[in-house]
Formats: sequence, structure tokens, C-alpha cells
Amino acid sequence: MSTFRFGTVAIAGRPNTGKSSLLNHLVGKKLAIVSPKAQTTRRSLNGILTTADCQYVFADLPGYQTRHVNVLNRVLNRQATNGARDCDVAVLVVEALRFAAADREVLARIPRDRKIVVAVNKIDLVRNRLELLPFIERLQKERRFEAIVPVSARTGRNLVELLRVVGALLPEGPAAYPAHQLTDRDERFFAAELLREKLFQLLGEELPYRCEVALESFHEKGRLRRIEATIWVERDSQKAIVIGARGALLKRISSAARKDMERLFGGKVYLGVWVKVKRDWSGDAGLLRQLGFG
Ligand SMILES: Nc1nc2c(ncn2[C@@H]2O[C@H](COP(=O)(O)OP(=O)(O)OP(=O)(O)O)[C@@H](O)[C@H]2O)c(=O)[nH]1
Ligand SMILES: [Mg+2]
Repeated sequence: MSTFRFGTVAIAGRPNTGKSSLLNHLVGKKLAIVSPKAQTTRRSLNGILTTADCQYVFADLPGYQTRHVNVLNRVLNRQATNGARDCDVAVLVVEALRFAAADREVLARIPRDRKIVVAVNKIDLVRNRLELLPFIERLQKERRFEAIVPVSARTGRNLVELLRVVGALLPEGPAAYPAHQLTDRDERFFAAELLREKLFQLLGEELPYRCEVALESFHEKGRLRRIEATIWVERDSQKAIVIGARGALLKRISSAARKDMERLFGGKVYLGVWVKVKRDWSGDAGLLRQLGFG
């Protein structure tokens, strides 16, 4: 009989390289929120995949960033750094044909003795595949990597190979979770995250960074879940934008979030959403702790 392997796999990288998309495709379920904007992920989550001979615990981490400085960004960077340290294997996600200072910063924070596999993501966007070879050769000069695997989190290309390579690096050991368990987070977590995802997807360039979501209540009665949430913004003017003319934008946001929640939870959802102002929440360590940031 072959041996069973178990381990944690940190998915690290600078913002927007496709870490959350990769986690979702690897576990086969959309758990992590995704948007075209950088710094979508603010709270790490584990996605668990159990195969015949391996249990992987993938940790989706916030993108490590150096462009903006405030208390929230420091908290996110700390999460990213700690996550890449506390794992058996780190998967460093980079974008195909792009490796620059921001990627190097992330790599520098992964301890020297950590096993690293580089996932060169978004290869579906590379027209000439031959260009990947010199790119991979350049990557090899950055650090001793266990492997460099070109993938696409969008199409799923080569993810089986990524799983094989990562699985072989995990230590031998028994599974820590039941085989059907997909994540360590509960429905409350996903409810708040799905609402925040809609803010990233439906608001303009800057506003999502001024917004945070807090769950007020979550009640399950039969197959109906009654969920109430607050969207925190930093100013009255932002509140007016999020609500929109006659509440139209807020209605679109809530309705999109509700549909995703119903899909994920497999039951009807009543969702009530309020928009409130908390001045400078992203710069206030006390408020951030109340909002659940460690
Ligand atoms: N074309 C293409 N786009 C991708 C691929 N993977 C992710 N994307 C897109 O890249 C954008 C960022 O994806 P995310 O998964 O949110 O990236 P992330 O690294 O988790 O970003 P942060 O949480 O902000 O650090 C989204 O628009 C995704 O749809 C891919 O393989 N191909
Ligand atoms: Mg993400």
C-alpha cells in the first residue's frame, strides 16, 4: 500500500496573481473571493482537498504588497508573511512573463529552508508558449525551487501536475480532516466575504478599499438563512455612492451577494444590508480588531 501524505500548502504571491482563483480550482469549489482588483483577499482561508493518497490544506493568503501603507495593509502583510512561514510547502504564484521587484519581495519573506514550488499562472494569456522557457530559466536564478509549473487557474491547465508535484513534497502522515470537509471556515465567514466580493466587483476603482463588511446576525430556520450585514465606509459621500440613486446600487450588490450565498449554502437566503460610516476604519488598530483582524 502506498503511504498517505498530509500537509499545509501556503499559496503566496504579490496581489492579483490569481492565488484565490487557484485555490478555488484546486479544491473544485468557489470558496475564496476573486476580483480583477488587487488586494481582494483580506482574510486567509483554508481549502482542503482529499485524494486517495493525500490531504492538502491550501491556505489562500492576502497578496503581499508594498505600495500602500496603513494599519490594514500592515495587518494583511503580516498575515501573508506568517502564512508563507507556517506551512510545509509554499506555492509562489507569479504571473506568466512577469517577475519583478514586488514578486521578489514576497520570495524574500519565505524562509530559506521552506520548500517552494512556483506556479507560473495565467499561461492562457501567453500567445507564444516558447516565451515561457527563457522566463522559467530566469526564475531558476532567483532561488532553488523544488519545481516550476506553468498553469492556468482560469482554464485548469496543468493543475493536476501542480497537485502531483506538491503532493510528493508533503510529509507522510494521516489526514487531519474528514475527507468531505472543504474548508476550516463557517457559513458566517463566507456570507461576509461574498458580500465584500460584490463590492470589489461592482464598485469603482478606489471605493472597495474604503469598504469593509461585518456580519451582524446569522439565523438558520429550516432551509432559510436570515443574514444581516453592515458595509462600513469611511465617509458620508462614500455611503451615498454605495447606496446609489434610490438605493439601486445597494440593491444590485445585495442581490448578487444573496444569489451567491444561496448557491454556496444550497438554500434560500434573506439578506439585509446596511451601510454605515466608521471614519478611518482602515487606519485604526482598535476598530480593525473589532472587525476581526488579528
Ligand atoms: N486569464 C487569466 N486570468 C486569471 C487567471 N487566474 C486568475 N485570473 C484573474 O486574475 C484576477 C485576480 O485573481 P485573484 O484570484 O483574485 O488573485 P489574487 O492573487 O487572489 O489577488 P489578491 O487577493 O488581491 O492578492 C481575476 O480577475 C482573475 O479572474 C488565469 O489563469 N488566467
Ligand atoms: Mg486573493
